[in-house]
Amino acid sequence: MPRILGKASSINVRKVLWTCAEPSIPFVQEDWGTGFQPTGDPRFLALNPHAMVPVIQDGDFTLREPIRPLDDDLPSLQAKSG
Ligand SMILES: N[C@@H](CCC(=O)N[C@@H](CS)C(=O)NCC(=O)O)C(=O)O
Repeated sequence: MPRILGKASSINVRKVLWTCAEPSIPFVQEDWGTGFQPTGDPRFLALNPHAMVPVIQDGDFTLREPIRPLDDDLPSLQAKSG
């Protein structure tokens, strides 16, 4: 199941949450970012060296700071959740 890493108070994270929730793509959300788990944590930096949320991670698929390319990658996320 896809993991969405980022605090729901972030507008950029909310865009990803909405994009997955609207077509009923199942996901788990983890609070990362200022005020929550720090994005300077080595586990987070391994996924996004820019230390920014959101990050989408699913198996060996990682999409960092996805706001711009999200539309292009949504079909593959939907297929994996199929
Ligand atoms: N261009 C990025 C924008 C990402 C961004 O600006 N994220 C902010 C939150 S809205 C962030 O990570 N701030 C640092 C933090 O919250 O620790 C994208 O495409 O997602």
